[in-house]
Amino acid sequence: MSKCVFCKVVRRELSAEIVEEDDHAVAFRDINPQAPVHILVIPKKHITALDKASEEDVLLLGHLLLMANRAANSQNLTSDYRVVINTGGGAGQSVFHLHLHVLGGRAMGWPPG
Ligand code: DGP
Repeated sequence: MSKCVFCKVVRRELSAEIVEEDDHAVAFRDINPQAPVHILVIPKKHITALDKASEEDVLLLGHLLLMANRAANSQNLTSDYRVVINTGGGAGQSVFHLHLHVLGGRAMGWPPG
């Protein structure tokens, strides 16, 4: 996906502050943080959104959750963090490459806005 900004992060065509990476996923700091810790976890495979993932992605989806936990741990958050996946423009998704927001370092309200 030549124009996708997160694919560009994967290909190192766009700089990002990467905190975790392996063969399948990358975690990097959000450019517009909404909390003291705000990391995005993305698959290297271009999937536009969670509602476009399929059974073939089941291992990858689990992998992303475990990387989210490792990324939180790397920021000294062993608990008290939130993982959010905005799915669709109506839910606040603005970049159409599946990503998990990992937010922490402040009190979290519920329900989210
Ligand atoms: P969402 O609204 O759920 O699609 O979240 C997209 C997030 O991506 C948003 O919090 C800002 C972040 N973002 C957008 N472009 C870039 C970028 O080029 N670099 C980084 N690090 N984050 C980005």
